[in-house]
Amino acid sequence: QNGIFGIGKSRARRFNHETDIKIKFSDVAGMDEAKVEIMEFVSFLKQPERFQKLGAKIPRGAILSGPPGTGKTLLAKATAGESGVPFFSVSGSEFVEMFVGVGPSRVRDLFANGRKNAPCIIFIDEIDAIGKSRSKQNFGGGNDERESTLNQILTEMDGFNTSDQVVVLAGTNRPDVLDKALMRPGRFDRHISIDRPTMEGRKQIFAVHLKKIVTDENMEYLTGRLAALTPGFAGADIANCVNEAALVAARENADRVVMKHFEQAIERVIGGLEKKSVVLTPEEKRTVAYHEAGHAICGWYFRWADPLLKVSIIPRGQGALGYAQYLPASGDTYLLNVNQLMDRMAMTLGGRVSEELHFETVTSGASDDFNKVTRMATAMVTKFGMSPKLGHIYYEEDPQQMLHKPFSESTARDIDSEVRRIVNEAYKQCRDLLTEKKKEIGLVAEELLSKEVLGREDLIRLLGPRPWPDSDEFAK
Ligand code: ADP
Ligand code: ALA
Ligand code: ZN
Repeated sequence: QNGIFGIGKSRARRFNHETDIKIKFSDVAGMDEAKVEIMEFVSFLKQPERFQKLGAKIPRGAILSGPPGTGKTLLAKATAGESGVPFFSVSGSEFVEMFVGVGPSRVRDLFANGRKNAPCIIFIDEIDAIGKSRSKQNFGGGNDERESTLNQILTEMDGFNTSDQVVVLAGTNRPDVLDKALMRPGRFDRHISIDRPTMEGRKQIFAVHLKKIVTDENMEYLTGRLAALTPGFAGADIANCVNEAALVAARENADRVVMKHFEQAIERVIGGLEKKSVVLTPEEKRTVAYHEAGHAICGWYFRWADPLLKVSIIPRGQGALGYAQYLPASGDTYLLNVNQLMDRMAMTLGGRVSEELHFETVTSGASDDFNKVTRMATAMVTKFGMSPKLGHIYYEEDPQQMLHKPFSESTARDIDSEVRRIVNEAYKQCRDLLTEKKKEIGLVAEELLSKEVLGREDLIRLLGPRPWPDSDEFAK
C-alpha cells in the first residue's frame, strides 16, 4: 500500500487493482436479500445486450450500508468474481488527509482506469469520509478538498454513457450522513443494507470459515453451537474467531481444533468487541426478547395499535438493543383519535409490563418508551383538548415563547395529575391484556430468542391472524 509519497510516481498504484478474483457468492454466507439485489449488477456486467436492446437504463451504482465487518467489501468483490471482471478499489478515508487537488485527480484516474478496463467494478469504501452531507459538516465552512473530491465523483458518475459497463459500489456504515446528491438517479440509486447476521446467518458464516481449518467435530452441531454463542458478531468477528481458535489449538500443539479452543477464542473476541459495541449477555438477550414480545403482542391485539412488521433482538451498536418496525394500523394517519392514542400508549408500555410479568425485577430498558408515552399523554392534555379537567385550551410548553399566557401553578399541578391519570390508564389497559396473553408473549419471545428476527408471517403462524382488519383494508 503506497502512502501519500507515492503520489505522482506510479499512476497505476494509486488504488487497488485486482483481476481474476476467485471470491464467489458461495463465499459470502447469509445476507440472501443483499445477494439477490446485487445480482442485477452481475447480469448487467455479464450480458449487457439484454438490457441495452430493450433500452433499459441500467443501474449505475449502489450504496452498501452496514456495520463494520459485515461483509460489504466481500460482497463487492464477490460481485466482481461472479461477473469475471476486474475490481478497482479505494477507501474514502484515504482522501481525507490528502494534499489540495489530489483528491479530484485521484478520482479522475480511478474512473478513467475503470472505463479503460470495462467491464469492471469500482468500489469506494467508507464513502461517508468524502460524501458527508454538506449541511452536516462542522461549522466554519466545509472541507474544500473533500467537497471537490465528492463533486468529482458525482461528475464522473454523471459522465457515464449507457454503454459504459462500469458498476460503482460504495460502502458505508453511516448511510444517514451521506449527501443526498449521491443517491440521485443515475448515481448510487440502489441502497443495499446489510445487517449484522442473525443466528442462522452466523451459522452459515461459521460454516464458510470452518472449511479453512482442521476440526473433526460434527459440522451441524458445531456451527449451531458457535452461532448460539456469538450474538452480535459480524462476519469479520466470526472469521477472526475461527482463526483465533486455530491459533489457540496450535499453541497447545493440538492436531485439530475442538470446542474448548473455540470457546476460548469466542471469549477473546468478545473481550475485544465489548469495548466497541454492545454484545448482550444471555440474560440481557432474554430480557430484550420478552420486552419486544410485549410490544408485539400489544400491537397484535389492540385494535388501534400498530401490528408488527419485523422485530429483531440483534444489537445494532450505539446502545439500541432491540428494534422493531410496525405497520401503522390506520395507514398514514394525520389525525389520531383518543382510541388510537390510548392503544399506542398501551402498546408502548408493553415492553416494561412484559418484563414485570416475566422477571423478578425490571430494567432500565424502557426509558425511551416512557419518554414517548409521557409526551403523548402530555400532548393529549395540553394540546389536543382531551382532558375534561383542563378543557379545550392549548397550553404552551415553553413559557419563553409567550405565545399564549403561561399557566398558573395550580394548572401545572392539574396537568401533572391528568398526564399521570392517562398514563396509568394506558398502563392498566396494557397490563390487563398482557396478563391474559402471557402464554402468547412466551411463544413470541422464545421464538425470537431462537431466530433473533421475526416477521409478520411468524406472528401469524404463532398467534393466528390478527383479529382486526389491517390498514389496507380500510384505506381510502
Ligand atoms: P466490511 O467491508 O463490511 O467492513 P469485510 O467485507 O471487509 O467487511 O469483511 C471482513 C471479513 O469478514 C471478510 O473478508 C470475511 O472473511 C469475513 N466476512 C464478513 N462477512 C462475511 C460473510 N457474510 N460471509 C463470510 N465471511 C464474511
Ligand atoms: N426502545 C425500543 C423498544 O423498546 C428498543 O422497543
Ligand atoms: Zn420498548
